[in-house]
Amino acid sequence: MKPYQKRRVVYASGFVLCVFGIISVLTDAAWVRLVMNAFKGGHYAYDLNRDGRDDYYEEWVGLRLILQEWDTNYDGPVDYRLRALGASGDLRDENTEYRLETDADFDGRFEYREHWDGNELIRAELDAAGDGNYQPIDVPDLESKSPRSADR
Ligand SMILES: [Ca+2]
Ligand SMILES: [Ca+2]
Ligand SMILES: [Ca+2]
Repeated sequence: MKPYQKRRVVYASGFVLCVFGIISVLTDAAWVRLVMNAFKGGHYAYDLNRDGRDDYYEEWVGLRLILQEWDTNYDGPVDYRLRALGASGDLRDENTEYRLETDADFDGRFEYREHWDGNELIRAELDAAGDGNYQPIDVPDLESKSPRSADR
């Protein structure tokens, strides 16, 4: 290959990469998600603490993120669950309803849950007896921010 041909290849590759990057930004990289979904069926599991066991899980339907599960203390059972409810059904959507469930004492059983409408907390419930019956409770801090805005 002659030097000017090599240059052409380099320029062409650079151009393709630039176009690729620009399209990614313009489309919010949505197509990446769709391509990944095609391979993974919308189910994504991650091993955040790198102990060889998956501890964070996401479920997507198309471009909608509908479920997040997290084993926050890395002992195996999931203790944090965020599930999209309602029409929009996208956890990233400010207007969607969703339910947060937590297993705060890490005994493998969820006992606390919150129902959110967008950024508004509708109700909080506690299953104090552990029999599956949730009782409404007062939320000490109604100003607490939506769990979706928390960094992870
Ligand atoms: Ca892990
Ligand atoms: Ca756990
Ligand atoms: Ca528990």
